[in-house]
Amino acid sequence: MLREINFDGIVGPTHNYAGLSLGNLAATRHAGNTAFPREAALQGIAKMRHNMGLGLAQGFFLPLPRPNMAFLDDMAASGDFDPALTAMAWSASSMWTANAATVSPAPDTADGRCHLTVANLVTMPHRSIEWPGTLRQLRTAFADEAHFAVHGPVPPTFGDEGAANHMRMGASHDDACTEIFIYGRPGGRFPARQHEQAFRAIARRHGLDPARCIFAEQAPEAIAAGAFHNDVVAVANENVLFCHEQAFADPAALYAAIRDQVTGAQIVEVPAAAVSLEDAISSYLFNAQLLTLPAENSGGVQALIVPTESWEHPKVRAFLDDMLAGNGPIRKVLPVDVRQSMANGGGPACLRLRVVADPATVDPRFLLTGEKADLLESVIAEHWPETIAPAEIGSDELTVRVIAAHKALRNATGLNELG
Ligand code: SUG
Repeated sequence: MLREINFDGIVGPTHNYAGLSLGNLAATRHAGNTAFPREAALQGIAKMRHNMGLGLAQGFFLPLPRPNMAFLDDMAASGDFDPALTAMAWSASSMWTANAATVSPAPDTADGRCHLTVANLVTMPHRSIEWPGTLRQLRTAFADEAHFAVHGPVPPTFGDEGAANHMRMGASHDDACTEIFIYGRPGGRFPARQHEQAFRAIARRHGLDPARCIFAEQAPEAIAAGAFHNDVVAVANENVLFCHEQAFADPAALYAAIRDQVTGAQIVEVPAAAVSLEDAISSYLFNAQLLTLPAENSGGVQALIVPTESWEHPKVRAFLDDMLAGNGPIRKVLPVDVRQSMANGGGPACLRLRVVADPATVDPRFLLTGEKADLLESVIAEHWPETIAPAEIGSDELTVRVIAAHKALRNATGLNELG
């Protein structure tokens, strides 16, 4: 049976605040702070447990091996210490698996297989070095070629940041759905990371029906205000789109196209008068997971998993309280604490990649159970550094420690081939 499986990225042992992402205001604001990798990874596991406890299917991806020595070698920088290049080689940014790939589930594609294209992430240097490791992992998790097709990246000129800019709407996950691709136009204050042509190539590769594809531009003012990905201002699930009034360049045209293609579409648009773009971005209200709860659990209603920062923000909370008191399609709001990731601009939705598939067709080593969550927690508690201060990045002592931590996790999960 096809189900939505959320694959969260386990936060790697090198998690730190180097401020590498221009236009990501949380990351630049926290640059230079001491990070807490162990706490960060445990917060991530707790979120996975929380969602699994709602009766949802949960998977995970391993952090990519870091430091990335091959990158430093390629830059001829393994001998001389270059702080900027070293920080790139140490970034734990693969934790944000919403940027791992764009996923078109089987009901949407011409050959009836689930297609995934690994994201090239070319705009940010520290992220552009993720895709080879991510591709390897995707090809391992989704190796069953009867059910999956895993594609390499689109050519690098065309920036692609994966599912963070992609939404899918329809009656239910296992129906043929409309896929919505949101791109940015360059030339603004901050980089537009998603190129329209990258998404058009992906739609063709995945064998999507052009009549069920929508391409729309993200509002330039949203990017300028710090929404470096669409999932900072919008999230969709089944027939519901939850978005900010200023998310899209031409919202009326987009909403009309959605209403035309998606029967029973419900658009919950949050007015700027209730929550300003700045408040939406600082609280990460839209970087929520919008999930359909299992029928046996909560009658199939939709729940919004928000970061605690949203729940504690007075204006956002007032909006959420009003929304819950009304009669809209989102019936529950559940806060989760992912503060360590949030400080680098990664909320609950950044931390997960949605794949609609039969869990029986996925390599079981990537699927979470209660016992495996216990195991992951014990490896993290034993091996993840408690803190990383900026001055420690690149030290010999820490290098030995984090390499051993990655190895312990691969061993524990039986994924040694990903080393
Ligand atoms: O690409 N932060 C990530 C956050 C990604 C969030 N993902 C989604 N919105 N889906 C980024 O900007 C900061 C790392 C640093 O500065 O060290 C960083 O890469």
